Amino acid sequence: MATSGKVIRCRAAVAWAAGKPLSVEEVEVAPPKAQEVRVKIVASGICRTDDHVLGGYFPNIEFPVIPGHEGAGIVESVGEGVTSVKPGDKVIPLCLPQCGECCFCLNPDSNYCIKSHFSESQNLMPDKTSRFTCKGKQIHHFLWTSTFAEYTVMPEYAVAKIDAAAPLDKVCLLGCGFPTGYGAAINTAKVKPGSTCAVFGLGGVGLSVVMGCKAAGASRIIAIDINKDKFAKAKELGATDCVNPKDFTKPIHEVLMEMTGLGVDYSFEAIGHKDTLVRDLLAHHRCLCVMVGELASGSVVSFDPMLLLCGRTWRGSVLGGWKTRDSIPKLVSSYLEKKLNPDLLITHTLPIAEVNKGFELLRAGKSIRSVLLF
Ligand code: COD
Ligand code: ZN
Ligand code: ZN
Repeated sequence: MATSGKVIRCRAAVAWAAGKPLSVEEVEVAPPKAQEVRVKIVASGICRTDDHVLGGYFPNIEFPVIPGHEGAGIVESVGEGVTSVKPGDKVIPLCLPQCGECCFCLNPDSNYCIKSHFSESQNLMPDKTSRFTCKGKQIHHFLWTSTFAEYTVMPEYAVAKIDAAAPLDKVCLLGCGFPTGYGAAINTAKVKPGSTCAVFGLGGVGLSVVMGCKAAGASRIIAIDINKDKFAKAKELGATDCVNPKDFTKPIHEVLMEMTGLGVDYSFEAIGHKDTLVRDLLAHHRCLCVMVGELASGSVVSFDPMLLLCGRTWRGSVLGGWKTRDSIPKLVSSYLEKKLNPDLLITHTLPIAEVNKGFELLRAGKSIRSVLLF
């Protein structure tokens, strides 16, 4: 490629400081170093986690930074030693990498990777330098994905090659929201046919949990949100009941108990609030509770441990339990075979210039997923 080995000037949405809107700027993107890949991003969804970055939720994320972690694109060039992808390949950047070598990657029962942002900062590349500059300043990476940039650089182990037929403006959702929710039901909870499920939070992630529960054969799926405008989509995707906690004076776990008699079999927290996390656990007599939402750093949750003694299980699920490099390409193939339909989550498509409008729609509860196009 003509650009290989050269600095590329392109557009990117830069967050200069917490609490400020994004600014679409011309940035410089350095060529990939050894074991790195430079990708032309074609489309990127907006996830709530990106909004949490803008809000300064994560003290370890340094500004200025280019957010975005739900993208899809085409490899522009590769650094020395890269063997798994080549220029022209369609790829999905992985916000949870799969290095293939750490103790977690080698454990068939775990999809966590020691290179994830939970244990290694992804605000700079692994060599602790950045590939982005703007107006003479170094700009930070986010989760090594930074998909709000037209070109981004990632470690090879954070890139999954996908089918050349995949429509990038749709399969970008397979970078975060859809697999996170769908996998929480299918992989982490292993929802059984005929069971009853409760899903707290009906954003892109929670609605994907609903789809996972339905695909697993749940006979009752209770969808819970304080925004009733989310209910029509939840029903379309498989929810059998929709509950707005604001419609009740009693706690939501009592409402669920009355609705179900013995409580639900599985519950999922896809809001990211510690109060709903506890309520979620309290809600049910006989259930497996799955924590999907990431709480603000430093959050502390307290609950009566007797709840666990009686047989409840409380599990966490990151990126839906998928070993990402192995599984995301397979999910793309299932999408092409029409076995999955994350398209139903896309409510808006916007040019990158309107990135702030995408966040306003999310904050106003008017969108599920906005997809940004370069
Ligand atoms: N009770 C019920 N519903 C509520 C409440 C409440 N108290 N508060 C908010 N909600 C609803 C909102 O109305 C909204 O519909 C929904 O909860 C949340 O949806 P979104 O659209 O804001 O967010 P999502 O679906 O994009 O993502 C939310 C997560 C919390 C799941 C996400 O931010 C996250 O933490 N992801 C998992 C962690 C992870 O792997 N992170 C890395 C990449 S995301
Ligand atoms: Zn996300
Ligand atoms: Zn690993």
